Amino acid sequence: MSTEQGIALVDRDEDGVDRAFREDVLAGLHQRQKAIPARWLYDDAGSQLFEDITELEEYYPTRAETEILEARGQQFAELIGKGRAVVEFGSGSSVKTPLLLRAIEPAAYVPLDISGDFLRMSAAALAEKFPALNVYPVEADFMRQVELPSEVFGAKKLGFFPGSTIGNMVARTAVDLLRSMRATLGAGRDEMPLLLIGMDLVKDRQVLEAAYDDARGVTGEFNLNLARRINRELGGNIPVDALRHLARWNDDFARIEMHLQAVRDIAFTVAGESFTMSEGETIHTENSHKFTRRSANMLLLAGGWAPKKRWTDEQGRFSLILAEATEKRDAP
Ligand code: AVJ
Repeated sequence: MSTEQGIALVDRDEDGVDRAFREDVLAGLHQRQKAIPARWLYDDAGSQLFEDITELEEYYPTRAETEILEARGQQFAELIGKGRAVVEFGSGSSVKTPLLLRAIEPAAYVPLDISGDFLRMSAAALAEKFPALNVYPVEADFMRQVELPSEVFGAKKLGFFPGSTIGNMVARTAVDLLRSMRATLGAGRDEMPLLLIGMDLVKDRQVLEAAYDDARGVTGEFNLNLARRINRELGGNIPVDALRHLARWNDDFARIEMHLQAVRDIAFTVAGESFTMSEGETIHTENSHKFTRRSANMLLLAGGWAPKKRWTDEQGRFSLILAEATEKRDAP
């Protein structure tokens, strides 16, 4: 097992501050509706808190998707076949990825992740579980086209994007990503790549809001950790005790929104810049879009992927879709 790229992708200033983080936070806090991109929720503490979330009673997506992966291995084997190169967008989970790999016996596994540390850890764990499997981790931002290792140039590809992470993006960004995936996996050759993607489904508002506002307050801690991270890494003095976690269903956009809401008027500084929030005002910190069968298909098609097969868990809460890259031009 070797790492394809050794360069750190995080650009830090002379004080060790992540420039992109500072830029996103300052720009986001200056907006009328304050908003910070959800990717910044995932520092070490945030990633650990998300792991805790996946074990909560109320948070069904991880269990529902795992149930599908456990139940459908036979069909994956038939539809996907052996000997593919599996390209996972994200570092891979210790539970979901082995279920897929065991079912389809790929020739190679290529995890792509922007965080080299997570990438190396999970790649090493997988290589240990599957000693015969070629693992080629690539440290890269998969929102753009990624050059795959030469060892998998000739192989048929399967993209794997579980977790309904696509749901974190607004439609425009999601379509950009789907098209990048298509380019990364090499559509346009005689062999069209496949994509296995998890997409969470629209359901009762109560169930959704509980999944993102659990009784133990773990999701609240996950959300508030962003304010703590800003204070820690950007020299901020946000009064975290004056913020509360808010998770609400936006029915027009079919998404759960997470916000940090001020419970009183506050003023604070971040990286030397001053901000105020009035009581009730929020910082929008995450979207988690939910799909119907049709809206999922529409999004995939817009991104250049034709849905071939769809599975849900027994309770119909979550979907896993197998899609094939479409030709550049589809006859009507
Ligand atoms: C990791 C993006 C799939 O949207 O359900 C969980 C993140 N946020 N609880 C999701 C999350 C709050 C999660 N994803």
